[in-house]
Formats: sequence, C-alpha cells, structure tokens
Amino acid sequence: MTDTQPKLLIENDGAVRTLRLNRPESLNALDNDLLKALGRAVADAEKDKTVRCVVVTGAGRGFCSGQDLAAVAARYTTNEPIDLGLHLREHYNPIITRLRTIEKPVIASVNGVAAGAGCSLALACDIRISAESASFIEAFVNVGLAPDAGSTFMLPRLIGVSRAMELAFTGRKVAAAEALQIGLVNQVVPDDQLAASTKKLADKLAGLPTRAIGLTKRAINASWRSDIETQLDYEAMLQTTAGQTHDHREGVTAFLEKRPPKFTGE
Ligand code: LHQ
Repeated sequence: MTDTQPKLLIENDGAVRTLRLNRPESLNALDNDLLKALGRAVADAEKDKTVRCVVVTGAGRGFCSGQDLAAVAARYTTNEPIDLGLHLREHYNPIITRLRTIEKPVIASVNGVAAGAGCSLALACDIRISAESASFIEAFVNVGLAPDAGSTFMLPRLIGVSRAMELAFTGRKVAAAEALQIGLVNQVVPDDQLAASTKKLADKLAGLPTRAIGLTKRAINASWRSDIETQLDYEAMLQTTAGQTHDHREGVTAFLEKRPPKFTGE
C-alpha cells in the first residue's frame, strides 16, 4: 500500500454511507490519521441529510485491530511522557460518543477480527452483522491495559456483566458463532455474503422514517440512566416530535390507502 491511498474510504450508495477503514496491512489499526479521518467522516455523515444509514467496515481481512501499537511503541523509545487518557479524550471519545448519539442507524459490518478499540468501535454501532470468519477480542488486557473506547459501557449492556468481565479479564478470542449466541452480534452470515447482507439491511434501514429511528435511539440511550416514570414521560415528549413529522403522516396515510409508505426521512 502506498501513502497516497486514503486510510479511510468513504463510499455513497443511495442514502447509505459506508466508512471503510483502509489500512489492511495492519488489520486496520487506528493511527492518528485514520482516527482523525474517521472523526471527520462520522461528523459529516451526521450533518448530511442525504445520509440515512451509516455502515462502518474494514478493508482486507480485518475489521479493526484497535490502537496502532507500532505508533504507541514509537513513543516509548523516547523519554517523552505518554498519556493514553489524553489520546483517548482527543481522538477516540468524540467518535464513540457521536456513533452512539448520531440520529441515524449505524451498522458495523464486521468483516474480520475486531480487537481492542476495534472491538469497542464495533460495539459502539447500533447493529452488528458479522462474517462467519470474524472474531471479537477485548485485547486490552493482552497489552496490560483496561478496556476503553466505550467497551466497559457497551459490553455489559449487550452480553451481561458476568460475560463482559470474563471477556475483558481474559482477552480471549470470541468467534462469530459464539458472538451470536451471547448477543454480541445481531447476525452472522457466510463471508462471501457479508457485503450483500449488509447492503440489504442498510438499504432497508435507510428507507425507514429516519427521524423516528433517531428518536428511538435517543430514547433507548436515555433509558440506561432513567427510571420507568421518567422514561414514560420522555417517550411521550419524543412522540410529540415524531407525531409532527412528514413520515408519520405518510405512514398513517399509506396504511389507510393500503399501499407501501414512501418515507423521506423528514
Ligand atoms: C498491528 C496491530 C495493531 C499495529 C495487528 N497495531 N499493527 C490503547 C492505547 C492507547 C489509546 C487507545 O486505546 C488503546 C486500546 C487498544 O486498542 S489496545 C489493543 C490494541 N490491539 C491489540 O492488542 C491487538 C493486536 N493484534 C493482535 O493481537 C493480532 O494481530 C490479531 C489477533 C488482531 C490478529 O492476529 P493475526 O490474524 O494472527 O494477524 P497478525 O498478528 O499476523 O497481524 C497482521 C499484521 O497486522 C501484522 O503485521 P506484519 O507486518 O507482521 O504482517 C501485525 O503486526 C499487524 N497488526 N494488530 N493493533
């Protein structure tokens, strides 16, 4: 790979925007350039009204191997003090926060190994569709670190505290079949069908009422720090907004006219 190739490929297909990590020689390890490009791309996708579904995937045989350890090691050859927390706050945390709050569906199309912060990246997406040969590794412990980039938030919520502890303590590789069984991924497909299955799901999601999906995401996120009374009230407030959208009118009209709805995302 030459330096002229972008480290992040941005592909548009109708209302679906795919962000493809493109450092295949390192299984898409995250260096500063790639992190910056990813941060910008997620922010752009959030702003762009023509984008109604975002897909995150990797080029080559890996999804993402996490922080580029060569870049970290390079810093350890000098006496320069290194603050990993600063690096997380500057580069990772804004990306993870935005993926969790962007009011559009985000799919991780996991084409290969997702390790360390690469696993966190997959977990930060709303839905995970995985190739049969893909795997998930909470690899942080293998390099003497605690999980970051949102893994300690998403992992117990997806698979329960006990399993989250085990995977984070051991850093063992979880194959796609086990990931499906424990609820780490939504769907596992044969490797050669990952692109087509992702496209099918992404096209479907991009054609749904995007505002309602955004509000759904907001409500489910809020439920994690809520109680039932507060949540019921929050749902009512969000439904006031949803009830004023064009897509709500269209959905009701289409139902009564016995035709498929044409949602515009407005
Ligand atoms: C890599 C990497 C990699 C560089 C494979 N970096 N080159 C930490 C610090 C700071 C702040 C932010 O947060 C974090 C959180 C983290 O993400 S810590 C965890 C970082 N990731 C890992 O510890 C995973 C390291 N990689 C592996 O354990 C293996 O490569 C896996 C299990 C992912 C894949 O194994 P294999 O399929 O056997 O492939 P491989 O090991 O042969 O890797 C292929 C190439 O990719 C190889 O380069 P080479 O020149 O020998 O072909 C690796 O050196 C390179 N690579 N991960 N993170």
